[in-house]
Amino acid sequence: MHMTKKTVYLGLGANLESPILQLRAARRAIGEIEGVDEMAFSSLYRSPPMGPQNQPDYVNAVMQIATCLPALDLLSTLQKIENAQGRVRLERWGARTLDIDILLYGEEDIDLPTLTVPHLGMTMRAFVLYPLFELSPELVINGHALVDFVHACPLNGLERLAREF
Ligand code: A4P
Ligand code: MG
Repeated sequence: MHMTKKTVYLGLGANLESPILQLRAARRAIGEIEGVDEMAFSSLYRSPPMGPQNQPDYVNAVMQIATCLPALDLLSTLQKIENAQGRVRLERWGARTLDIDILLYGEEDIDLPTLTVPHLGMTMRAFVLYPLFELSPELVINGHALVDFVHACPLNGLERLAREF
């Protein structure tokens, strides 16, 4: 049977319980999903919290995968990984052991109650744009070049960490 593989970009973020270890474990778990192949993984970036300030700094990264999974199947599998790594949902934009967002799913626009792609807000978040640009500087999002979003987005305290993966 013919299976079309999509190129998908995932945004990973953590700010509790050893964030770097959380991202490393998430990378391994995502790579082990049936029907998912890792293509690339960005540097790690540290940034102050967006949203409530009474929480630790975040560590973020972007992972590029190729997958034959439908978007909603991928989402529910990623949520199981979040939950397995101790994610508790208390307040919006609150601290978390692991957050995995589907940033881009091929070239598709998805507008479902549980899934919006391209991910809302990604074009204004330094902690998404800079690691994404590191992997695929030629990308176009919502009809605009990624490089233009990057140039328009202040770093807001984002810093790239020395290679630790
Ligand atoms: N959902 C809709 N679209 C998507 C998508 N493209 N990918 C739905 C993943 N999920 C998507 O998400 C709530 C619901 O969004 C899901 O059930 C899914 O059906 P959630 O992860 O449970 O809640 P959340 O993450 O607290 O809310 P939200 O609005 O997604 O927050 P964000 O945008 O993820 O922001 N500061 C720094 N420096 N770095 C960060 O990574 N992250 C956040 C969370 C806040 N501040 C941050 C960072
Ligand atoms: Mg989220």
